[in-house]
Amino acid sequence: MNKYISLIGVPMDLGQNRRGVDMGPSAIRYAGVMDRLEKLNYMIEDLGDIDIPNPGNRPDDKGLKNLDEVSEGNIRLTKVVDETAARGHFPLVLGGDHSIAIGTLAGIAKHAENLGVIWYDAHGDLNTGETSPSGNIHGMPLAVSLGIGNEKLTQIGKYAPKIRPENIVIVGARSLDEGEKKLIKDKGIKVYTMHEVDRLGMTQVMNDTIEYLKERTDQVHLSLDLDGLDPQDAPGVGTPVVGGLSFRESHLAMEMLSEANIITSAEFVEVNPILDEKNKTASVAVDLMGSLFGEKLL
Ligand code: 4U7
Ligand code: MN
Ligand code: MN
Ligand code: MN
Repeated sequence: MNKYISLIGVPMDLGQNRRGVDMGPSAIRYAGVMDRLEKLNYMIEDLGDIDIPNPGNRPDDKGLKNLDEVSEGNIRLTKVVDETAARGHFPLVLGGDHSIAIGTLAGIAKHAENLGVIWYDAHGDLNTGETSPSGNIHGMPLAVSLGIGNEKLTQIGKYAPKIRPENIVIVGARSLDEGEKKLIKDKGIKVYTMHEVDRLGMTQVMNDTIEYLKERTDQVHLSLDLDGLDPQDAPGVGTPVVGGLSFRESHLAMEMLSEANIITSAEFVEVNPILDEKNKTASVAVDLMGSLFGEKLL
């Protein structure tokens, strides 16, 4: 694993409706991310927070809420992630709502020949302005990264697409909209829904995921939405869905990724301290980062 980690906070809350997720980066820092990773002998720098524009008060742009502001925030994030990767550091991005994956992927993808993505999430985040039931951009970043959606988002970084559909693995899905299901089928995106996790167990799901990505990609980005976990273990999220991955399954998944040594960038998103119970969700995020970066129980 890369010994140099750069933390990048993204206090973005314009990709969805509930206030508070902009405080996610602070909550994760407060839960001790720096100490935790320093103990594992990483050289870690905190680049602070990306400046996110204030919401405009124009009517929605073609059904996409806060389109210009989400776009501008992601352009700024792209630049910082790009510079971080160019310096040979591991970008560890702290959200903020999941719309920030647009900028993270725009910044990182050009540093790989063939980037893989693990999308750990209750949702597919494969909507467009046409298929979205909400108009919230945090439900669209994976589609955008495939080059599908509004140009103010897909053209960030001045290239598209950022990733190939066959290089994506979604883990933990249990709330997919009709348009998303169609896109998954049309594009052949690999998905382990909760059904497969229950049938196969997390060990096989992660073994298969790792093998699949090793075969076809040269770098792998982990995009971990805390709502992939069950709301009992991660209550501080804006769009909770019952029947999710447990803390233990998630912990195991991170340990297996650490052993496989395939992850080259990561983001932990959707932590909302206002909806949380005593910073539990931010603490879970930091626990999972500990495992991802090689912490052992014994
Ligand atoms: B998250 C939703 F309709 N699919 O598009 C939508 F169910 O980043 C939810 O995964 C999106 O938290 C959730 O609004 C986005 C909805
Ligand atoms: Mn989600
Ligand atoms: Mn998400
Ligand atoms: Mn959410």
